[in-house]
Amino acid sequence: MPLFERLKQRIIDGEMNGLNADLDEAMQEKAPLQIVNEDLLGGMKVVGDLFGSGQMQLPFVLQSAEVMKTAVAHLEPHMEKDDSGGKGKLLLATVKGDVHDIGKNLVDIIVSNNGYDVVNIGIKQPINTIIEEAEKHKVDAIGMSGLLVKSTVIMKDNLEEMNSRGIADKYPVMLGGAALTRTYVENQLDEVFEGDVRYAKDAFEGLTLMDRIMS
Ligand code: B1M
Repeated sequence: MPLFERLKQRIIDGEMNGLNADLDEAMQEKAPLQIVNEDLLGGMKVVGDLFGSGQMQLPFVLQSAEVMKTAVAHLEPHMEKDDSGGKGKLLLATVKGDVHDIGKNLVDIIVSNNGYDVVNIGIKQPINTIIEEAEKHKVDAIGMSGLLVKSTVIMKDNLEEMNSRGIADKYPVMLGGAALTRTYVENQLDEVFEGDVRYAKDAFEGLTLMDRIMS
């Protein structure tokens, strides 16, 4: 099987053996981020479709996710970076009840490789902790990720909680994750939130939004 097809298939099959060697060979031909976007994410999409249609069981999805994470960790040191920091600070969290973190961690990599400081507080984070950590680290913006449909409701609740605590104006909010749509964020959530809430469809749009927030 050709190299790039094999990489995608590794994600689908959850096959770790020989992964790093394939990635090293792939980096001779493509930039690391290109490999993530063009090959590895394609594999994750197939996994999502197979799982969604009942053709793949959860433990296998978990294996695929582990291969994805290992691959990204191997590629990350080879990515172009401006790690000077100091352009601004972003807090990142996956919202309460949600364990999905591959997308959030990609946002962390892209944003922190482009001159920002990122405080990544992990998964299943309630709004209390998100706000406490934002205050503690004096961040410039809050980013929330969530992939479950119920996470979109949690995000709305979180924005309402920020309104009621009077801190909506203090922290621009960036939202992302597969269950969200631009229309939901820009129409419905924007109506609810008394501050600035924006949607990022991927990690690169997350970086663009951070640039806008800090300009
Ligand atoms: Co789950 N899962 N999962 N899962 N999982 C989905 C989300 C699902 C759509 C699969 C499906 O049915 N087709 C479905 C949700 C359905 C729904 O809510 N209606 C689902 C389900 C049902 C579940 C469980 C409930 C299953 C169960 O237990 N029966 C369970 C949930 C547990 C929980 O959260 N409480 C569960 C568990 C898991 C695993 C643990 C096995 C694993 C996660 C491992 C991990 O993340 N560490 C997993 C996986 C891997 C997936 C799929 C297959 C892939 C997700 C992924 O990593 N994609 C997923 C299918 C899908 O999404 N279509 C699925 C790659 C990643 C790069 O994309 O995170 O969307 P994504 O990030 C993108 C953008 O969205 C954006 O940037 C990234 C690209 O650059 N982005 C942001 C994301 N966050 C951002 C934040 C930003 C900006 C951009 O700013 C702050």
